[in-house]
Amino acid sequence: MAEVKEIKKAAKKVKKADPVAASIDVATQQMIARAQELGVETVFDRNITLKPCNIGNQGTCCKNCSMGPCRLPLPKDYDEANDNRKGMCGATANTIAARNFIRMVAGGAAAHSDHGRSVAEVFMSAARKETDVYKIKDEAKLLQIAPALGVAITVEVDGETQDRDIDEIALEVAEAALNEWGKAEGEVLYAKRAPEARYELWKKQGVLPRNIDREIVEIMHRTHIGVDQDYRNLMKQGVRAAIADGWGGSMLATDLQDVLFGTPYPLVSEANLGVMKEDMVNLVIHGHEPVLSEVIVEVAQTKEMIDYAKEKGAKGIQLSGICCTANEILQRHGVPLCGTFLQQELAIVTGACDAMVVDIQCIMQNIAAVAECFHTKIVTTHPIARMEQQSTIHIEFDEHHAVEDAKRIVKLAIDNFANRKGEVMIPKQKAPVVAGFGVESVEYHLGGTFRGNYYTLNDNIINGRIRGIGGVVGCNNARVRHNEGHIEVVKELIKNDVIVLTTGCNAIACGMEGLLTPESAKVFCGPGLAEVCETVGIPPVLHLGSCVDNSRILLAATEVVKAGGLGNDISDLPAAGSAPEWMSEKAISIGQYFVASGVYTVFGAVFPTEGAPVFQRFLFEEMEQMYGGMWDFEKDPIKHAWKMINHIDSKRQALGIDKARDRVMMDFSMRQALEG
Ligand code: NFS
Repeated sequence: MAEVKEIKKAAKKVKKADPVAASIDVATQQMIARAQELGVETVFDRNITLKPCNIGNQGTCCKNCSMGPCRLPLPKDYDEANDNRKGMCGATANTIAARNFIRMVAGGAAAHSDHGRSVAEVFMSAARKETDVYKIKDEAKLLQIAPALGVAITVEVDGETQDRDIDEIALEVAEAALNEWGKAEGEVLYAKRAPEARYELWKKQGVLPRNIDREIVEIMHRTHIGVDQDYRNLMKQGVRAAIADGWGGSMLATDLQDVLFGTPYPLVSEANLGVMKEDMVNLVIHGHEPVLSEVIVEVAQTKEMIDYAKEKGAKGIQLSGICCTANEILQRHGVPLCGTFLQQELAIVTGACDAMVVDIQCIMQNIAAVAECFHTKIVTTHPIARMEQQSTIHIEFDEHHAVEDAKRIVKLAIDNFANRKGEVMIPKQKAPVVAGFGVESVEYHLGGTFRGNYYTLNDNIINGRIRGIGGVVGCNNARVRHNEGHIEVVKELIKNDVIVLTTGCNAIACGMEGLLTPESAKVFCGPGLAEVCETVGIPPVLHLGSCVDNSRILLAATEVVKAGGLGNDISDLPAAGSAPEWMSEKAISIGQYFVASGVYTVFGAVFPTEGAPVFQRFLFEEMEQMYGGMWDFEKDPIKHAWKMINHIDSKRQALGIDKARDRVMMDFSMRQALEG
């Protein structure tokens, strides 16, 4: 491998990415350099050659009809009182930016919720016993969610309360769940799982979702030319659809996945490209729905497949994951994380990826082009997500013949092991992780049976050892340095005693940096948080799963409210949300349901409404009066973290618990002074 320095020089000449400027992660830097050495183009190089459209970035380009696109950039001498910018139909910059923004919510909510629907359909097959592969694995979780879907778990017989038959409950839960996408009347049932004050606020604001699909469809209707032309009213629908995602589609996805595949409990694994093994068949699983990956994990561990791999000259089968599927199979099976969204091409550049199997979402089409430079087979599996490249193989996955499909995919990877060409180069970097936290396990680790389940966590927040809670989530974005925002924000938070709940690519980034281990508490945390983590034996950054599992953060926050002492609503909590490197529409939907749930939420990278300052002010200021949560934007990771910490401190002050923290800190400095 050529020296990184030489490659950097060469990169400058031919307009390629500088690997060190592109990522903070050494393994990623090495593989970007390796790709360049081999003449393989990646997203990092396209970041140099392909510039984003400035007007699109500002959110003020409208292409919702063929009289446009109407482009309304923010003028240099912008004067709010005399802003006469208009599209052909007269749509103002605010209308255009709001339309574009809520269309992003629609895209994100649709992606999460359609994923949830697929899971619900598989759940229905399992409940009807149409398949042997999928079964109800976690009955306790089923019994826990049934009442929230209006399904009784007991029955009165002759004046006696008896448990209902579990199969009957499963069937009714499946029906009730599927109904949530398209019922004719009523409201999304899980909205009632929010704290009562929040539910009442949504009712007052008129944003209780009716059913999941309807709210998404209505966004498309309202943003059609000549319909809704009031940014406040457009956002009302944006909020309603986002709630239908967070407290509907995503929450159902998480719950039904837990019932089918098991609720995660903490386990140990590893993260980064270094988990791939040269002498084994590397099958990389990429995408989002665990419906397929669960079966692949099971099949790949069978003696039949391992023997077959050995027959073909490999020592065994190494599974690993990319993107949110990685988080799903990590949290339930300990399958190691291969990398984040931005590392998908690089896993192939190792030359050791025998097959990459993908389902839906966050899959770059360029993996097919990269794979063509190596021996790697790209296997698409979902009817809604195929690739035009003839080099890709489509094996359509169906729950009714899941094992056969999984076997075909695993065998295909094994058969391809012998076809590796050229030198294999797997970076050494990998870090140990503890993952698989959830509402239940946080309760177990931090809770007590005394005075409410989340009492110990609340107690530690009230006494100031834990300053507050940060939910740090979301994508990577090649327009900013890979993982830098994620890691700096999280490190700054835990250094200042803010415990972090993480999902998605942020969780993978934290894993790669060693922040998901209990040992990291001593190294990176402020004294209060370090003490709690060391006493309880948990990492300061808790891995709560994939992006649909952001619903776990909503429910954990609700449990904190219920445990008492920290106000009546999520908006009272010393808590804040963040997506430092977001890029997908899903991230906007997530951000919007965090805000609608009362969380102050800061985004990094870019913000897609900068061309419409009045509308942006609505998001960044006025929304707080309506929902107790609001959006904010900060590129600089340290300032980004401090916006969150300052918000947390203001909530502590409002709760009257700011003094407690002063005392804890004084004790510590006094101790230090004594020791000194
Ligand atoms: Ni969520 Fe972004 Fe994709 Fe997962 Fe990663 S990019 S919004 S974090 S993998 S969904």
